Amino acid sequence: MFDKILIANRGEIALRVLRACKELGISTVAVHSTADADAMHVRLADESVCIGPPPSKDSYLNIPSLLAACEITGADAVHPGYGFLSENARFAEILAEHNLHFIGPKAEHIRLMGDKIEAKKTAKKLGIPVVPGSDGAVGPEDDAMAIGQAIGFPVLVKAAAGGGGRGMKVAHTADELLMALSTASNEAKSAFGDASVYLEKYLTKPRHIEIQVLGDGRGGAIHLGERDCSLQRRHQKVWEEGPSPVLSAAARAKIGATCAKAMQDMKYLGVGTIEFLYEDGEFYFIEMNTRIQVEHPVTESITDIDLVLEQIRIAAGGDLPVTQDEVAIIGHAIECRINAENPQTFRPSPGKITQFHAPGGLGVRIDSAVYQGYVIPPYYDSLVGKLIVHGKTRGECLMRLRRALDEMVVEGIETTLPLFRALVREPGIIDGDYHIHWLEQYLAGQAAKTKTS
Ligand code: MV4
Repeated sequence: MFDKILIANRGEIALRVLRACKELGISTVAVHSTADADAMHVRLADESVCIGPPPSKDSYLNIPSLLAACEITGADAVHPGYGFLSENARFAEILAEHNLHFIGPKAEHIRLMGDKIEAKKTAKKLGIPVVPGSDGAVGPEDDAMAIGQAIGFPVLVKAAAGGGGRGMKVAHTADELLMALSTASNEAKSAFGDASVYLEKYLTKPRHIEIQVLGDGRGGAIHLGERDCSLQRRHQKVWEEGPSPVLSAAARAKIGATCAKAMQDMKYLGVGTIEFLYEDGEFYFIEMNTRIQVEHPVTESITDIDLVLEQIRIAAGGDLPVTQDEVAIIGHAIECRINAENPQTFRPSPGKITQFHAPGGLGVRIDSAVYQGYVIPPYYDSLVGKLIVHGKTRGECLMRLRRALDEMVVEGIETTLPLFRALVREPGIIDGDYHIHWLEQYLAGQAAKTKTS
């Protein structure tokens, strides 16, 4: 096992990793920018190192500074959390070149899944169902129109280097295709330095359902069920839940087994998420994430498996914690991402938290690194904390969530708490009857209401 882990992140995920390290008896090193000197993860770590000024590129993304911090403290492994360097294959390689362990997948798998065209080819080869589309990149020499006609309109143009919704263009009809191709390709070139684009059948009202996987890097792999992350705004997840309100145990077992088998075949190491669009009872692979995700507590709640702790154990050469037969989905969990933002305009609202009270009680979990008197700096993402509620059934979970939201207090800044208090009372949410465009349509409807009233 590792002796000392450097946590190359901030906020609630730095604290989350720190907690797992403490339970494993591993020493911890926090790193922080000058803006985060008063952060909770710095206070709770055994040691801390300031790695640079506030901008992420000079601190949390500064590889030489992080290597120096490892050297100074004698850390033998690095946990990247999510975001920042978590899916940077080069960073994983550089750590290895310095005899440091990267707590994450093999660099080759991070790189493979970072290229959305290669990821899709790999998924298809491994037997994972994919969205019908072009076989790889569509270049100037290809007859894009013929490919578009074969797929059938509407068609979506996606950037190979994209992901998370960046660099996508819909062509509703054939006459829009050439324009969509050139716009998407130009945008991809300037945003990612890679103009490669590919085509997919555009699914109009799918759900976003993702499968959590765990591999030992030696051909052992399991799945831990799904999370339904359909409630998003501008590609930022807002509400995640598991199990999905629309998936049967048989459908879960089928797609789960396909994903687990694929991870066995590629000898995947660590935690991963296979993202699908789900429409009319069919799954379509879109991307794979090779990191621990923000919404991992949903899966932890319904499987009783500590994903971050297992991630560390596995990176140190450990075995999978359970066999597939031992994985049980227990009850239902919902996570709300509470942001420091205006609940209507979503304008960031950094500043001092003057009052803070976390809800508690059975089945209520808060993952947050803020405290009363803490000043949310303006430089990073606006996540104040995650409220995760677990219940025996989805109905019990919703009742408990309503109660916990009413109990929670965050004053001094604007937060999205009022949005969640409204959502948890919406018929579409209560019935689980939503898709990837539901939230933006709901927000547009609310904005129209306040204008006319
Ligand atoms: C799609 C799609 C419809 N059809 N692909 C957006 C982010 C990226 N991960 C993939 N995305 C989409 N891919 C096809 N073939 C619709 C989206 C999409 C979306 C997906 C998941 C969650 C929210 C979304 C919001 C808008 C569009």
